[in-house]
Amino acid sequence: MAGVTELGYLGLSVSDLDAWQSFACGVGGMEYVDEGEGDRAYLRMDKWHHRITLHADGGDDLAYLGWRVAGPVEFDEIVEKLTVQNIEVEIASDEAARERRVLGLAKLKDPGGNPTEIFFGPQVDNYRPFHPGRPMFGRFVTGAEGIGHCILRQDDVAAAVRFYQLLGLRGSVEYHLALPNGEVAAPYFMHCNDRQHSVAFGLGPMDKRINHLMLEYSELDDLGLAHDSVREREIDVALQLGKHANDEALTFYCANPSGWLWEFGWGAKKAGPQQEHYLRDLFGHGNEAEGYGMDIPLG
Ligand code: MBD
Ligand code: FE
Repeated sequence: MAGVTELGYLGLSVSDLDAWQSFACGVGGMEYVDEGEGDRAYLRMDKWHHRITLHADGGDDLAYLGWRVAGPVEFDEIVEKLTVQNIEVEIASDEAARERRVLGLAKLKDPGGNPTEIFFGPQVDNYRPFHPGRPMFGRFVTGAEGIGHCILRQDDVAAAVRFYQLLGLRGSVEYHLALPNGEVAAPYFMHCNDRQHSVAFGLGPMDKRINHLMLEYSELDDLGLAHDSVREREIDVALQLGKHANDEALTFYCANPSGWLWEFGWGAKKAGPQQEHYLRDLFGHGNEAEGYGMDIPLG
């Protein structure tokens, strides 16, 4: 049965495009594309037309997530599967699909209320080499693994699990984290390709729809450049450099110009065939700047 193949793109609602250009390109290494539309700009990470659309409407939160399916047959199948489950799915107009630079588009909401899109046929500008916004030693790990992963707000974790299973993702709780108040946090991680997780949730209440977006570099030295640049600019770091237990990625988390987190990473292992769970990370990930929803004891 058809399932999604990757977390393909994100739309972000932002208030300060200039600050976002400086952060995403100057710190992160993304390519900034302004097509003169006035209310938006694009971030490129590979040969796709874009992986992120920045909508300058002041929301400073996730606007939508785009999950890719292989083609038109799989698109019809998944829309049918969702509809049978009484999930409201709107097939977008050709114009709306063109706006996203895809061939086919459907819009719905996940159980947390996060605007969700299913698409196929992204515009890939393979005539135009990716041109990083700052020198890069390597590239972003995308391809079949998609853009990266994110942690989303879900008030009903069981409902979220059922929804993402319907989309074709698999996973489970992967940590039991003892909180200072005596409770145990049990975050849930799900995957749909080799990326160890494409979406996660269940870390407690959140102010915004999204806690973080994780992006992965192919070269360790690019993570080092991003880290130097974040420290140089005195950007808030919520979790210091450390290595996760589940995907074994070396990562750190810093604030983006909309006040939520980007997790820059390197060296993630691929999703395995069987689930495991952990009590803590391998090393590091010490808590630093508070108030970003990552004040959890991972290290
Ligand atoms: C992750 O990417 C993450 O964000 C957390 C909180 C735990 C394990 C892997
Ligand atoms: Fe993460």
